[in-house]
Amino acid sequence: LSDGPTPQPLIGQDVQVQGQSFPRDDFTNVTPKILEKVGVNLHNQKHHPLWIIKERIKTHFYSSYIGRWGNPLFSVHDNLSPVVSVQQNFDSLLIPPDHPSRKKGDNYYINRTMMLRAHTSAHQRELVSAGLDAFLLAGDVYRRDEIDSSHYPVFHQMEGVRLFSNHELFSSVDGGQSLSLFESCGRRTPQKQEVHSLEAVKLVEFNLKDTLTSLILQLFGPEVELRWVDCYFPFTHPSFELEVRFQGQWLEVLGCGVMEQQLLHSAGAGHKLGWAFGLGLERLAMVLFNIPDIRLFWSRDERFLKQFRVHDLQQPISFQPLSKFPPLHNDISFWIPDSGTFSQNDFFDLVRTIGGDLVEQVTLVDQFTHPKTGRRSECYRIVYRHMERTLTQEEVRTTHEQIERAAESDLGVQGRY
Ligand code: FA5
Ligand code: MG
Repeated sequence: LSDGPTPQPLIGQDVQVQGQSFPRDDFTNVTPKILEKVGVNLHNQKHHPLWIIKERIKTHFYSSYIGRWGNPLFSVHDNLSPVVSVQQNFDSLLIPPDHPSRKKGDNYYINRTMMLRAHTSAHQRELVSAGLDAFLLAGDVYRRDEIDSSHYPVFHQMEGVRLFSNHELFSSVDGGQSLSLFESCGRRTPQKQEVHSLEAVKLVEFNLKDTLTSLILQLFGPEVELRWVDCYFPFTHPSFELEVRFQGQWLEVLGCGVMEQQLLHSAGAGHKLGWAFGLGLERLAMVLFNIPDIRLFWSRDERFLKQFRVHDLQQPISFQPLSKFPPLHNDISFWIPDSGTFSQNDFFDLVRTIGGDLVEQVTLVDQFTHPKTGRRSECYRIVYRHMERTLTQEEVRTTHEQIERAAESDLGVQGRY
C-alpha cells in the first residue's frame, strides 16, 4: 500500500496535531495545509452555513423522534476529535486489510496507526459500545480526492445510527409478537444478510428510507427530486445512496444501509438490528443555498458570511452568489517516472499545497505513451479562480511555476514545460 513519495516533512520529527505529538513513519502523509484545518470546526461556528444545516437537521430529529419519556430519541455529538486510529476508521467497520479505501493515496495518515478520519462512520462502533441506541454525529472528515467544485480535501459529514430491539421493531405490526429479527439458517441475498429475517430487514430499511426522505423534504421542501441508488459498503447490507437533483444533475448526498450484524455484535448490541447513514453537509448546503463552489465554505469574506446571519434558524435564506470572477487556466505536462511511484492524488495534493484555494479544478486532459521508449506522459489542466477578486496572469504564473518545480523535485516527474 505504499504509493508515491510522501510530501515534505514538517519541521521536527513528530507530527503535531492539536497539541498532541505523534511519531512519523513511512505512512505519514498529512500536510501542514491540511493540519491547519484541524480544530477549525466550521460545523460548530454559529451562523456558518454548515452550522445552519446541522442545526436544522438536529431540530428536525428532536421534534420528530421522541423517546419513551418525552426526551429526544437521538443524542447529538459534534465534538469528537477527527484524529482517530486506523482501527476505528477501517477495522471497526469490517473493512478488510487490503481494501482499496485504505490506500495512502486516498487518506491522510498521521502514521501507521493514526489518521485523520475519512468518514464519521469511524465512531459508529465506539458509540454503540457506549450503549447509545440512536445518535447523530457531525464532524470534519479528510480525504485525498479529486479537485473540482464539489470536492474538497476537508469536508463535513453527519452520521446517524438507530438500533431496534425485537419489541421496538415489531410492536406496531399486527401479529408482530410471532415475528423474529433473526433466522438461523438464512442465506445472504441482495435483500438481506444471512442472519436477518426478511421481514425485520424490510421494516428497518423502510424506517431508514422514510427517516431520510422526511429529512430531505423538511430541508428542501416538497418540490425536491430524489432517487435511491443501490450501492455497496463493507459495514452495511443492503446499502443505498440518495441522490438529489441539483442544477440539472443528480448529486449524491448520502450513503446508508442496514448495519452489518457482526459490527453490532462486536459492539455488544448483537441482539438488535440497526440502520446507519452518512451524509455530506456541504453537498446539502450547496443545494439548499445554491452555493456554486465548495471552497466558499472556507471563505472569510463578509459578503458571503453575512448572508447566513439570520435570527430564526428556519428563516429561508436566499443566498446571492458572489459574482464569479473570471478563471485563468494553465496546463502542465510531464513524463511519469518509470518507478511506478507516481499517483494522481499526490499531484492533486501538491497542487493544493501550493495553489491553495486559488485552484478550482484539475483535470487530466491528455495522456501519451512514447511509441519507442514506452514512457508515459500526462497533461493536466489547472483552472485558477479567486472567489473574491480577479486574478492576474502574473500571480497565476508564479504559482504555476512553483507547482512545476515542486512536481519535479517532490514527485520525480520530468517536466515538459
Ligand atoms: C461514506 O463516507 C460512508 N461512511 C457513508 C455511510 C455511513 C454509509 C453509514 C453507510 C452507513 P461516501 O464516501 O459515499 O460514504 O460519503 C458520504 C457522503 O459524503 C457523500 O454522499 C457526499 O455527500 C459526501 N462526500 C463524499 N466525498 C466528498 C468530498 N470529497 N467533498 C464533499 N463531500 C463529499
Ligand atoms: Mg459515495
